[in-house]
Amino acid sequence: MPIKTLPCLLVLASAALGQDSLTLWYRHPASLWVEALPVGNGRLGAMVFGGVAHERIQFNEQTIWTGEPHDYAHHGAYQSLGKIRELLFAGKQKEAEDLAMQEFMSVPLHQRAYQAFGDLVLDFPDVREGEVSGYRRSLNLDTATAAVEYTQQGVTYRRDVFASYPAKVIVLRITASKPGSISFVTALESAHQPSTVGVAPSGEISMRGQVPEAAIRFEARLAVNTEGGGRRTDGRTIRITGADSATLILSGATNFKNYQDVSADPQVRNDATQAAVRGRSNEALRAEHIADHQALFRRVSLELGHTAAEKLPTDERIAAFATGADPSLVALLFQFGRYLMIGSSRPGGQPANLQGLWNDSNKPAWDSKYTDNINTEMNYWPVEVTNLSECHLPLFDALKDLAKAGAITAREHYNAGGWVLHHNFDLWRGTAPINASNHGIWQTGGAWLSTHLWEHYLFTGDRQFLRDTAYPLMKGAALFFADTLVKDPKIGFLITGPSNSPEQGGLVMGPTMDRQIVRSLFGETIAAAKILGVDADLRDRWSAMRKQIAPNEVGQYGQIKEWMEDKDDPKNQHRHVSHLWGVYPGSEITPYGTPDLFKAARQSLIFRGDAATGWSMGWKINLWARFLDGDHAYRILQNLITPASDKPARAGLFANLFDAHPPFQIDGNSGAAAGIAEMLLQSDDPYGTPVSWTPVQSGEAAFLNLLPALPAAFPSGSVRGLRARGGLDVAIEWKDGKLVMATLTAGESKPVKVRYAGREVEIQAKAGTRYEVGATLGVAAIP
Ligand code: FUC
Repeated sequence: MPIKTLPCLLVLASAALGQDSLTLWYRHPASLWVEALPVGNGRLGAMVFGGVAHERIQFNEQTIWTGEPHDYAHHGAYQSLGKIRELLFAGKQKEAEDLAMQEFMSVPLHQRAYQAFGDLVLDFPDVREGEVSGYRRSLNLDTATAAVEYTQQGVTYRRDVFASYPAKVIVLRITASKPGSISFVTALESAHQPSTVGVAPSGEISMRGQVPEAAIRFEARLAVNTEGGGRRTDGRTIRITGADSATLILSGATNFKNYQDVSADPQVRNDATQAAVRGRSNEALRAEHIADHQALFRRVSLELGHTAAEKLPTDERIAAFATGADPSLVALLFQFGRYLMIGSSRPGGQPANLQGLWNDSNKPAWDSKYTDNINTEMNYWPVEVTNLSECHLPLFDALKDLAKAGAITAREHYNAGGWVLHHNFDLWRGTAPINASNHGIWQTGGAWLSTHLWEHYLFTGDRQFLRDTAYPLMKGAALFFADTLVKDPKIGFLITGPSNSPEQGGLVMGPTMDRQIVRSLFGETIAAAKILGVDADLRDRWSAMRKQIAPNEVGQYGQIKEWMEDKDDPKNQHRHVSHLWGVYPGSEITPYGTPDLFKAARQSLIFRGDAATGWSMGWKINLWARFLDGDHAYRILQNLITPASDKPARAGLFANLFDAHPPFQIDGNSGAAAGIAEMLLQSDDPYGTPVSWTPVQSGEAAFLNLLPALPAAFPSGSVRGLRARGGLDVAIEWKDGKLVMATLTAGESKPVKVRYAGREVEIQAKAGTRYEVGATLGVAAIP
């Protein structure tokens, strides 16, 4: 995959910002889970509490779930499909929902839940909480290391924790300023009972068990290496006395191979992981980890200006944000979103679930699974634009599974070809409608996720990916709708159904969001087939159907109609803004291509209001950016950057910057990161319409809108390393609210239209050439 490496200039600029602007820090240990600091290697995650006398490191492994390999399809459900549609067309929603509840839902009705793994605990017998000074707990996003420091009786102690992707382990290093001062007892505690904990012949602690009444078996393994001092074990714990330093290495594995196969041996996996790190120094592991992390993280730097507020601990900065300027907290939140993605979605692993991979509960909210009517997609909104393209790959691996499982659901529920995914999936790749017919029957989860495949192609230009991975999946998603779209008897247009506008209004035919998504899916699949020179007959068929899909319409309040009927309530402030999909993440409602729809969409967003839950604010930031209103986008950011309590808060940020949606959902963090990028750079086609399919949307040309939604709150700043559709790297510098210079590095040879402050210039870009664009759109090419 041709991910472009950036000029080292950008890396230096990032480093020059200094580590403090990329550090979260606190004056006290975490007392709540949502105050602890996350580290993750895309498979294992840990939350570091930073207690002085007692340290708790709560950890997860992505494949520890309840349940077992299972086909969730309701076999023969398609026999009720015609009747359900008939009832809906006849206005009998309740009867349709009742019938669907009986005949059309997933078996069983609910999917399975992501689980906690366990705790690595350490007790420091010589430390007394009240007698330490200089306590500092921190998370450095640039080195992806959580640290705790304090001084007691003249000795300064330090703990560093990182999760290494290359070494597949979590490393805890303990040091002290005076030799022989480190004493502690360490143990592993399981989140599942019964579990067996013992010290293996290798001297490592092994914790083995099984998720109760489920197929997943697991083992966590802890190696404790020390310099100096003594070691004792009681068969369950390891006690270290008087050491100079200690390095604890935690690995974790399960029997999960894939969604249909749980035949792996966790112990064999841990043997291999621990053998590979045995004898390696902490310095070597740390250097390898930092190099791996920074190869991704340092691709982007964002500078929004500095104020005195920056000197405060992070929790105090969140509390003070409403009353004073602290633009670098916005930059920190942006980079934290990227950090969480790197920590929870790396090639070879599972995609980031509702909580990324951080979860301390065996009954997590919404099972901490994958909700696809906004959340899973939002998780991945920042990855292309903020130069973390590889982090998208676990999602695409999951789509390969979902296309297989979803083909059974397509056949059994709709008597259709292709594949379908409804509003959730889990480790076992459930694709059938779950929970309740009024919101679980929503047909466009697979279609929406398939648009991510096309986006990945637009950003990377990777044709091999388009041919081997993207197109077969997109084609399957399109085939499903080619088989299932039905004619609305009143107006004759094609619509989806039964479905819903997430998660309100109940079961309906043809919600606006579905129509926007399917139109995009068809457009993108046709474009992909054209590039690959395949499936000419299907292209014609999809193209003809695409034109017949019921259009977006402006309703009685000047809004975009959310449903086929004009029944929107202007007082409805529901968190989902599904009918605005065509503005963002879609691009069929645009300022210059469809000015009337654009105005109506803006009106719909005004009706929905500015207050919302975590992820909903993430969506609104992106939408206000697409509405070219930076100050309004910033107002939503202000709503977001407020302290969330540990009460059932649904908005704001916890002390650790987790976006609250009890306990937290990573989508809000991702949505904010994507939204901040969208305020500075847009690369969708502002001339797009629902009917035409423009060269920009087809990937034949590129479009850059520089500083399209710059708020007054960021008068001067710079961003480097953003990516744009068309394979471009973009750096932008601005001062006093005006562009100073944009630097574009073209990854492909194609026309690039650049827009700034109402003017446009077209560059015939050549791959490998750098272009400098000034405020009056003068262009200098630097080969
Ligand atoms: C959707 C949202 C909820 C929550 C859940 C996980 O159902 O409507 O707010 O985020 O996903």
